[in-house]
Amino acid sequence: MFFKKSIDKIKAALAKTKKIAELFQIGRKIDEAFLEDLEERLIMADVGLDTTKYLIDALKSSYKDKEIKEKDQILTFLKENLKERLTQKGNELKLNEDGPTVILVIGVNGSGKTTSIAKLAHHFVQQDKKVLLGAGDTFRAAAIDQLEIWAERIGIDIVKHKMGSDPAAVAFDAVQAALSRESDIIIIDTAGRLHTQKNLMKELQKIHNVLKKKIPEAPHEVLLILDATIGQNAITQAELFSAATPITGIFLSKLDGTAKGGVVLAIQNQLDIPVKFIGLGEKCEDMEAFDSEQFVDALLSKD
Ligand SMILES: Nc1nc2c(ncn2[C@@H]2O[C@H](COP(=O)(O)OP(=O)(O)O)[C@@H](O)[C@H]2O)c(=O)[nH]1
Ligand SMILES: [Mg+2]
Repeated sequence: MFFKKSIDKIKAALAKTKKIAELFQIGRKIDEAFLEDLEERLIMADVGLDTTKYLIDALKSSYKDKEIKEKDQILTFLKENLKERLTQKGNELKLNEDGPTVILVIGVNGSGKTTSIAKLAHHFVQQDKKVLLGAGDTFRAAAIDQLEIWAERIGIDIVKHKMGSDPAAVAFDAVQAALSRESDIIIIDTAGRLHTQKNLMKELQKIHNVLKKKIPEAPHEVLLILDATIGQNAITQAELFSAATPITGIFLSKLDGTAKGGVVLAIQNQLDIPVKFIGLGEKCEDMEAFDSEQFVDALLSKD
């Protein structure tokens, strides 16, 4: 459920897309030019070329067959279609019922990994879950410190090693600690080095392997953190990470800092990975579980 403050932030994130709804207000009739205009606005909103093409083609053929006569029908079609697409894969987090749930967090430096981990941790603590963090970004000392500060603030345990140590060893110790302390959720940070795809793949594979030694189904979730402000580049990033490891969900950070939030749709469509959470600020409370109904209503709202 979104709070009012979040709805306003999401609407701000969708400011550019407001122009979509404008089209439906100004008393224009439906014709080829209207559909072309709609197409342009969907692309401008970062909905993505493929999705836009699909929607416009479907609308054009309904228009030619005279199935669509009213603009409200178009709006309803867009809403239903986009909502369906956004919920196809399920936006819920997969939790392990018989022991700790392991969440592996990946993404490039600066995408918001550490902050998003803090947000997730805070969210679970609010639900009375026992959370443990693994400081798997061992590449930079600051990354370990930053995670530790969050853990202290939220009041949860953290497992860390020295800078430069093996991230897989951190992951192993974190799971071990979580099992003996009976934690509900383990969230593991990673370094976001993309300099060579081979290294990234090897590092992530090694983390997967050690996790599985302790909990065969782990990681239960692999969340890719994507910075919403980079627009369509987020797609390229997601493709690179997808090639290195299976991803179960996207955490779209910094949605408060962009007016082109339509990228949510492009991500879901082009990558077929569900958006599960959105980040709306720098504080650990600034997160919402992604609600596709609310998102699409905000995207196409007339006010
Ligand atoms: N406005 C805003 N800033 C964010 C959000 N998430 C992260 N940040 C900021 O982005 C910067 C990088 O975040 P960090 O968590 O350190 O990224 P990491 O390098 O991937 O771990 C920091 O200044 C964060 O405060 C968000 O949802 N909204
Ligand atoms: Mg970090």
